[in-house]
Amino acid sequence: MTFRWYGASDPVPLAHIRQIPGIDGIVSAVYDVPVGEVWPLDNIRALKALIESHDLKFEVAESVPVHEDIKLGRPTRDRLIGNFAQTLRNLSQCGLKVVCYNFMPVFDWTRTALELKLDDGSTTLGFDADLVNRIDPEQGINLPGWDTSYKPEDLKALLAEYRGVGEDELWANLLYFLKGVIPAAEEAGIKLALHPDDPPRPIFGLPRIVKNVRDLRRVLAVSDTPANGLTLCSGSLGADLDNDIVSMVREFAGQGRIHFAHIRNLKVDEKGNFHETAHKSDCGSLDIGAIVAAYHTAGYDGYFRSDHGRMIWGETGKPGYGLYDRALGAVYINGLWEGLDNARREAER
Ligand SMILES: [Mn+2]
Repeated sequence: MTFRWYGASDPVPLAHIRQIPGIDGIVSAVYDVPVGEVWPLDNIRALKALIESHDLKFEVAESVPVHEDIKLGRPTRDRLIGNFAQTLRNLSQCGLKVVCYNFMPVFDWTRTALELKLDDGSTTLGFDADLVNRIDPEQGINLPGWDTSYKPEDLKALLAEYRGVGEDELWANLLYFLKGVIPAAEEAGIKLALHPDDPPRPIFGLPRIVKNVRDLRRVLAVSDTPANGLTLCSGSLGADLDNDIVSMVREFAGQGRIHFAHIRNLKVDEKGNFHETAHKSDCGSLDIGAIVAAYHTAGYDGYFRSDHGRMIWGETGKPGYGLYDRALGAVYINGLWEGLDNARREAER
């Protein structure tokens, strides 16, 4: 069981994470290197030393970002793919085992509310499909927590670049990327773990290609190697009611292709509106108990983490990434797992 941590600037201290029962690993990244550049050994070593000084392991990197030029298929991509491969080698040299990445154009996860108030007084992340559909990205995107690393004119130019990139082109660029990095990952003993799109549908006219079971099968078919695997994020995929997370876990964990399990619950409606909830099954639309049981039945021995949590007990900080609710989620998942272990032992008696 791991916990995501955003480095020294994260308001959640490692010392507090260490106190969550059952957590033994940190998931993090080198944040002070520009996207596309190699993560230097020294930076990885320093991060690892800091994490280990709190008696926690650092075996999963999330995420190594994929440069937009790779997603766009620009001529500069070969150098950037080479850099990504070198980062994998450096991570391996420092004892990392799994590298999470995603292939979402321009934007990582998208929400329309970061402090949506729930009936119990907690706040959470929400997504209003109509609101997003009404936004014309050409006029600028004004959403809470929006990636401000893009200046409006740069964003406009980048969106213009994507005008010729539909799902087929983006897929071809993912294929090119995978062919470039899988051999390096295999050699380094790194398991790549592609995170699905969040939410799993096109937004702002940008294509999305990792959004359902067909897409996941297509990615895995590129190369049948542990180096080419998945991060299965229940909350991301679960924002589409047609996605059956339990059957995905059965299929892909059964094949040993899931290397990293993100567990999150959310309440979603037919129109695609959703908000994130506490992890417990009856708090949201997903049967987390059944999802965790599917991992257990498949003999899953990879990494877990409780994904986003609500803000509770007056906590402030990075929306989705507070200490308390994610800790509750982790303990809940560990409790489910212990119950499944016990049930198996009883059955074998
Ligand atoms: Mn996730």
